[in-house]
Amino acid sequence: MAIEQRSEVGGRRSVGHVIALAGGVGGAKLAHGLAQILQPEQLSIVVNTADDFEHLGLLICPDIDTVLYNLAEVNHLKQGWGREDESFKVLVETKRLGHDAWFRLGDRDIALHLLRRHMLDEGLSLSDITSNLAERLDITHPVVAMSDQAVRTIINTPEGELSFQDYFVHRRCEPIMLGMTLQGLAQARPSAAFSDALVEADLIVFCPSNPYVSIDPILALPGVQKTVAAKPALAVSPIIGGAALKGPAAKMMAELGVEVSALGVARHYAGVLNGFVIDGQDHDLTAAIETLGMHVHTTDTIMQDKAGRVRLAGEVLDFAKTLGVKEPA
Ligand code: FO1
Repeated sequence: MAIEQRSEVGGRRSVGHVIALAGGVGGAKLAHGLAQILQPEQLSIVVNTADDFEHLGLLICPDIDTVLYNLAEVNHLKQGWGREDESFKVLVETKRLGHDAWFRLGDRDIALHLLRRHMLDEGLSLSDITSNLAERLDITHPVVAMSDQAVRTIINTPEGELSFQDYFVHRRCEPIMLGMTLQGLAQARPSAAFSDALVEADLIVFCPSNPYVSIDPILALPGVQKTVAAKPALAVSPIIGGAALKGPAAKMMAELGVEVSALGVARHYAGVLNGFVIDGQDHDLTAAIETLGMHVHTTDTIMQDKAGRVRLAGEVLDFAKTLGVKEPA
């Protein structure tokens, strides 16, 4: 399916239907940038839900909420996750009442979790709830939960298995990562909205998210990786100059024995992608990445502010148009 020039949007030619796969802070930033250029009917943001967990009777969906808050521009700019203008009165009170609150939930954030809990109790699916919450936050672009079934990342460490938030927040990613498993995957399938978007997608963009705990859970859902591999697909490297801007991706790669570089990330996606965007600092890796069958685009991949997010998103879309279109599936 050719990538057509459908319309002039903001002076930049847009591409057909784009799916952005996102998780974590880096993912939300690029998704926000893409949403400034593409119309709602041209972009679906599919979000990892394997970081989700039950906490104090609430279902916490960190990656979904980070995308929602960034698209609604109410996110805590410095932290990346959580809300701006936040207070923690409930958190302080739960601590005073004797609950070890290692997971910091702000008061305004709790309001969203209470609504999600209420809608879950009403029997709505996670993807319907996510669409509903997006609408309440005046977000027009589709924010899609990857699955309506519970998939949970379990990190295997020398101390045994840790749930993702226990590893990531409680233990601050200190335990050695020996591997990971996706609990619930056998019973999970892509959400209906994800499946529909996949059928009509002209381009899939892997946002600069953690390959293991943000992108892999999405690709692991039945049929997803095969469909993505048959379409024009590119990733923006989450590793720049051998380090991650945020989060444990570099530490995980080192502990898994993978070269901690943009090339290491490209190898992880070999056979799935035909495009790879790297930072100028990693320009010397271009030839090695091209041997993996990927076209390479080098640019400044650090998104310092909203303008930086839009700039990178625009470059990603321009680069996408140079990608050879694979034979129709
Ligand atoms: N990350 C932390 O490092 N500490 C926290 O206390 C914390 C609370 C939190 C609450 C809601 C939410 O949506 C995200 C939160 N995060 C926190 C970030 C979260 O653990 C990560 O963003 C993802 O799970 C990894 O992408």
